[in-house]
Amino acid sequence: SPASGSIEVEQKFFFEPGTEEKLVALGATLAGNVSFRDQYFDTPDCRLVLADHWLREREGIGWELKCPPRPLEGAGISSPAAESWDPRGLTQVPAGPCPLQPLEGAGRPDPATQYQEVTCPRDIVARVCGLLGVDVAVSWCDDVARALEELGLEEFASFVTRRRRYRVGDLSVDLDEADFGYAVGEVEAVVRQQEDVPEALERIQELGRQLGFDEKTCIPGKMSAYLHKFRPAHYESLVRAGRLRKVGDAGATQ
Ligand code: V4E
Repeated sequence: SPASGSIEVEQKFFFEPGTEEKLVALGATLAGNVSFRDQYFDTPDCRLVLADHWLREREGIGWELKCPPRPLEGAGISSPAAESWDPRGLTQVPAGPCPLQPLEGAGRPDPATQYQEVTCPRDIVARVCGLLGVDVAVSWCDDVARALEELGLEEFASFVTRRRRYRVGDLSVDLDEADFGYAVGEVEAVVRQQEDVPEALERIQELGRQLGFDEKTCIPGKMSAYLHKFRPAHYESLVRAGRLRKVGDAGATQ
C-alpha cells in the first residue's frame, strides 16, 4: 500500500485472456494474487461521494479515503443537503463549499484519474469532518469506526475483488474480477507530488499502447458497475452529478 497522502495516477482498461501473456512478454512479474472485500461508506444523502471522497474499509488493509489530490479553489458549490443533514447533535461549523472537481463523465471525461489515498485514521476523520462541517475537536478524532457511527455514515456498497497484480518497472497492473460479474484492469503509478504526475501519465500511456488498449477510452470502475446493478437510483443520481462513469458508455473517447 502506498504511503499515506501519496497520489495514485491510474488508467482503467478492459482486459482479455491474452493480456497476461502480453504482460509477461513485456517482462512483468506476478506480484500478487489476492482476494478482498471492500465496504464503502457515506452519509445517506451521499455527501462524501458528491465531493468525490470515497471512504472504504478494505479487508486485510484497513481504512482508506480516496479523494482529489487538492481541492480546486473557486470550483466549489455549496451542498444543497447541508441544512437538512443532522449529524446527531454534534457541533456543526459552517459547512462551506464542497471542493468539487470538474465533473467526470460529463462533457469531456478524462480517461486517466488521479486520487490521493489517505490511510492515517486521524487524517481520514479530519477530512471527513471537514467536509461534513463537523468540529474535529472530538474524542474520536483517530477512530474511524467510531466516527462513522457518530457521523451517521452508512454502508452503500460491499463486494469482493479477486486481483492479480503485475509489476512492470515501477508501474503496477491490476487485473480485477469482482464477485458480481465485472472485470476491469488498471495500470497504476504512485507518485509523491503533483509535479510527478505528467511523467507518470506518459509511462502509463506507453504501457497501454504496448498492451494494445486505447488510452482515450473511459472505462467504468467496479463501483459504477456495482451501483448500476444493485442500486440503480443511487447510480443515476451519482452519474447525473458527474461522480460516476456511465456503464455501457465505455466506447466514449475524448
Ligand atoms: C475513486 C473512485 C472510487 C473508489 C474506488 O476506486 P477504484 O480505483 O475504482 O477502485 P479500486 O478497487 O481499483 O481501488 P485501488 O485498489 O486501485 O485503490 S469508485 C469511483 N471513483 C471515482 C472514479 C470514477 N468515477 N471513474 C473512474 C474511472 N475511476 C474513479
